[in-house]
Amino acid sequence: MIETTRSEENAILIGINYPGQDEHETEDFIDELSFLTETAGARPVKRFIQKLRMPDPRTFVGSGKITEIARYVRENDIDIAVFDDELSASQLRNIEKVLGCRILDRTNLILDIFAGRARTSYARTQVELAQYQYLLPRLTGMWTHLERQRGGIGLRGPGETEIETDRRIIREKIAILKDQLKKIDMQMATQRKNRGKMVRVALVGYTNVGKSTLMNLLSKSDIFAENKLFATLDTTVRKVVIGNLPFLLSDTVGFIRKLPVDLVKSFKSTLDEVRESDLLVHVVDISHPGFEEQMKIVNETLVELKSADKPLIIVFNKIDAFTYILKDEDDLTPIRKENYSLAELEKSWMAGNKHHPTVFISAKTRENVEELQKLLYREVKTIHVTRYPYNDFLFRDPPDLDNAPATPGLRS
Ligand SMILES: Nc1nc2c(ncn2[C@@H]2O[C@H](COP(=O)(O)OP(=O)(O)OP(=O)(O)O)[C@@H](O)[C@H]2O)c(=O)[nH]1
Ligand SMILES: [Mg+2]
Repeated sequence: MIETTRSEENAILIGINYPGQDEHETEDFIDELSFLTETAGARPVKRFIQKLRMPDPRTFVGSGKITEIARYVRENDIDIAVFDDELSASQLRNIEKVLGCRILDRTNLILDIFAGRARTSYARTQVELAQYQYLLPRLTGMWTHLERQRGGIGLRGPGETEIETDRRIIREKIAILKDQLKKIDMQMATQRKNRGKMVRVALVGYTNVGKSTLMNLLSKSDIFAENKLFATLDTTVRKVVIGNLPFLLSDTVGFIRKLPVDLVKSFKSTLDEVRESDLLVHVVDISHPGFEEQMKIVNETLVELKSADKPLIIVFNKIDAFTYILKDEDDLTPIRKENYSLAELEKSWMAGNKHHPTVFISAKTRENVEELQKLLYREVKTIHVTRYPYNDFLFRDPPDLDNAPATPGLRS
């Protein structure tokens, strides 16, 4: 495949530090926005953060700040301004007028990445639907974009009638796409039913934590894994056999803070895989400074998907990349999160969390992967046994897994 290379565009990042949010946290959020921007193919060159109680309804940040940003844009050859929250149509319009460069909000940025990543026609349809739904209420602010698509010169907006026509076209498009998705959803549901009664395990987690890498490792398959956000958009399901116990493992789209609602909705079938699974494996990147916040987002998303009460294994991945700052003995400032060693983190986690089996692994160096396999074996077997109390021929304990505790009711 030939990819056209375009020279990288310069981007600035704009976010708000809300009350009750410490500055480290806001920095982490902007770091993520920066990573998203890079993933989309632009070069983040500067960030602007303003302390505000809530976004300014006119220009997101205050008028003084937006003037300061406008000066920077003029003087530094900036192509794109990226905002960390979703902007309304009028905010988009106002800001575009002041800054005179392209404006992207977080939602639009994520949609753009998704559009670039969608490989199957199913994923493409999902993303296209979400894009049109995003576009519809913002049409007046986005005329330049549409003009360009139609091949117009793009420096003047269409008249109101044209916007009305655009609206009608987009509404029709949305209806058609929804229809297509409904059909695909039905096909996928049938496919899932036809997979039989095997125990279904789903990998879930924040984006870029190593789900696909782990899937590859456990199923010896070859799924696209990359150090970019949202490398995976389509769900992949593989049959995995541990010992002599087969089960289905699925790898799916990663979660992220403020995932656009329409996008979540249009990914219904993809997320049904999570909803209908018997066991979840929550993969966490423990080398990421914001891993606790990421876990929170994943847990909230699971609640939204009504999947929070499923059996769950927690896998802290990337222990090879874990770093911490050792404090000097005479440093009397309070110990912060980043001063904990891996062993200390592990100990305090294990002490505080008794409900979910947990392992600390590296999918890269394969450290403790065998331990994860044993844990998976044990949990899958527990589910299998409750489902088929009279059927044990599949999984007499293989010799290498005899550490897995015997399950009551299992004859061997
Ligand atoms: N250092 C280190 N890197 C890892 C480990 N596991 C995965 N990675 C890297 O982390 C990056 C993301 O891995 P993926 O497997 O694509 O992550 P994912 O969770 O599937 O990401 P999305 O599909 O984007 O949501 C890749 O560059 C991997 O090589 C690990 O144990 N240690
Ligand atoms: Mg992936």
